[in-house]
Amino acid sequence: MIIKKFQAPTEAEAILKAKEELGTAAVVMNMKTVKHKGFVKYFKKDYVEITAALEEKTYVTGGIPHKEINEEVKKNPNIIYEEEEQHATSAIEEKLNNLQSLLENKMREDVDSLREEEREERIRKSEEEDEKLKFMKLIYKQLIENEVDEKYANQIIAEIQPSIKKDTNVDTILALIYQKIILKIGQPKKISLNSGHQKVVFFIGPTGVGKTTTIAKIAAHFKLNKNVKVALITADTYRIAAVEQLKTYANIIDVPLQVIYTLEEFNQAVKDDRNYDLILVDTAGRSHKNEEQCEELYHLVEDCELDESIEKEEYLVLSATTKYRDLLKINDVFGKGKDYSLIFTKTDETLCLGNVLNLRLYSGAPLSYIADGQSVPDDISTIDPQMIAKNVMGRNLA
Ligand SMILES: Nc1nc2c(ncn2[C@@H]2O[C@H](COP(=O)(O)OP(=O)(O)OP(=O)(O)O)[C@@H](O)[C@H]2O)c(=O)[nH]1
Ligand SMILES: [Mg+2]
Repeated sequence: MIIKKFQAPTEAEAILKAKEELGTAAVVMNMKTVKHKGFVKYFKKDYVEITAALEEKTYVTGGIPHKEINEEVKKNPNIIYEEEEQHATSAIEEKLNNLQSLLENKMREDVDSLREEEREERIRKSEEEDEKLKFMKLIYKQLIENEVDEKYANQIIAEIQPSIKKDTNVDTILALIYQKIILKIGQPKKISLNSGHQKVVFFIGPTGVGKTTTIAKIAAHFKLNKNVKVALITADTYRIAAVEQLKTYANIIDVPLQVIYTLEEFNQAVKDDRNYDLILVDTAGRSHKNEEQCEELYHLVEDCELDESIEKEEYLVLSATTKYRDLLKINDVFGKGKDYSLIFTKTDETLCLGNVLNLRLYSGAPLSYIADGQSVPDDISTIDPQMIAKNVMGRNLA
């Protein structure tokens, strides 16, 4: 018995093939439509497969036409049976199977290479993340090195973090931090005059920070650059030299100076200066460690009696060279419950200005002026937030 499979696009063609090879005596035992599976189905159409059988004797002697085969099948339906799949491996199927496995391998390679790309992408991204992180750490380190309080350095970094997206580069991070610091520094507070209103400005702070020098600088600026009518009052009578020092400046700048010893004298001095637009008041520097030091002029700013129309302003003068912990204490003692602004002196004597930012954030008081030298009247300017931001973010070379 010869059993053979024939495949063709149609049933008729398959039978014809069987007839051609096995002769008309062959019997169709099974017929099925084969649907391609896997990738092959995209390239190959379905086909018809018949299983034909022939008695060997008949095979040798030739066969009957395919029409007769069909007749035979109709007559003997029982001879049609499902043949085992393993016998069904024709050359074309083998080729297709090979092609399928080839395609599947190729696909697997593609997937593998995709994964490879994905892996690389992930590595690249994590490297970028790493780079960003490293960069943020570097800036954080710079802030710390420039004496920004850890608390505020952390705050700044934490606050910009939500703005950092996948495609944010290091330049943008730098800009974000820079802007954040500038925002935190805020608008500088300047002494400004409202027409029709006299202004009395008090300068308070510890000894030796540069209160008197700063007053001389500001007086000169308003008198000489702004043509403002400026008068000086000093309550700092502890040292003869202190009065002499301010007298010298007053003479040079050509502004009146009154020296007062009591609260009453102060109130009177202001009245006497009624024709002056800006009255700058020098106070005695006192130690922030000695809170008990209770003098009549200790609470001069609060206790003085000024006319309603007079505007009052207070500036706490701090030296940029003072240790951070002392600055906090000074701020607490001098600034307690007050509405004041901060002046930093001696910025020329320190490389890093972290404390300027720290005190701004600690006190909530606005920053106003920066004094960067002993020279009167030149070494003073309104605080420049960009300069402070650059300073605390940058590497300061000695
Ligand atoms: N390098 C530097 N020195 C300054 C600056 N401002 C003031 N000084 C110096 O600091 C010293 C003290 O300055 P003063 O103006 O007398 O300080 P003060 O706060 O009035 O001192 P007391 O009246 O004693 O409380 C002086 O030698 C000033 O020349 C500054 O911005 N930079
Ligand atoms: Mg002084």
